[in-house]
Amino acid sequence: EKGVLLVGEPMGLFIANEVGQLEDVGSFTLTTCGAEFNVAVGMTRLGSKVTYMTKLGHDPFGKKIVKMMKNTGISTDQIILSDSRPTGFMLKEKVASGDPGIFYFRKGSAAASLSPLDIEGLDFSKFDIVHLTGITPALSESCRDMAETLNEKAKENGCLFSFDPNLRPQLWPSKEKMIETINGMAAKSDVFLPGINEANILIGESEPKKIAQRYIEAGAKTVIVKVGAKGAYYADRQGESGFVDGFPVTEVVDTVGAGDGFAAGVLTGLREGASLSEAVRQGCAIGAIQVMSKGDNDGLPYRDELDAFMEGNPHWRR
Ligand code: KDG
Repeated sequence: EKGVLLVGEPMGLFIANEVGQLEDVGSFTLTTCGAEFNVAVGMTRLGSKVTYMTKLGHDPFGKKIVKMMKNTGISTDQIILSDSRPTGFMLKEKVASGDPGIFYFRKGSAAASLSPLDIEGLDFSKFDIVHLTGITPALSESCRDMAETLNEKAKENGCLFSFDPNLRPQLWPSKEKMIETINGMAAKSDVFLPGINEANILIGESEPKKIAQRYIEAGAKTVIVKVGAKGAYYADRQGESGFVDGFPVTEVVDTVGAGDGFAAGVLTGLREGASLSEAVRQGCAIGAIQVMSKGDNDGLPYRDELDAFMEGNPHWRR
């Protein structure tokens, strides 16, 4: 059985327990985060065999991440421990509504030193899906090179390459570099997963159909455009397309991580042979579940929970 490969930067995450400016908050809950890491957790909970590759520091955050991976069932075989660099972490606000503010402590982190050399020895024949987000190539020049090599190796070995732009302008040297790099990788992806606001920044387009068309013309095979709570539009090179409605949400607690939940749902569906529309529907369901939870990955559903949620069962949570 083949598995899924993810490469990225997992971090420690301090979530504010009170609404307010981060400097005024007196109490935080420590958990873990990281875009590809969230996808790894989501896919493992749904039954996929997942390998997560990264570099971590010898510190409590790194140890916590490894423990979380082991408890979840994510393979830690490809974790490299750095002697000199720390694990990154971030702070996240609690908000009454809207997107929470965040603050990063990740410059010079162990993961930011990832380079093409680190993935050279990986046996890509063991994977059927490789997923990456635009956060990883933003971390450093060597991470940018690594991301491009990862894309090439995935394609050479017949893996499905999935790419989520996950725009974080604050991590990029310039807006131009961000747009150029992300559009370049999008054109070389099998599944590209932009949000509607991201596409507006990347190509100045905010109509889902046109966004998908533009990226397919550029070379992407399948494009799935996330339209927030409304749902998602999908289109592929063969001409299949459609819109999937979002799932009703009882209370939006925290929007961060919704896109990662979405990716986990879509990719799990595709691995299991679901149709594109079924896979997107599963993505929409997990996106909805994610916004009802304050953590970036703690609330990701297990299979029975997801099935019950998608059937409309109000007691879907275990
Ligand atoms: O997609 C969610 C991520 O943004 C979050 O978990 C933290 O990786 C993260 C980042 O860099 O913002």
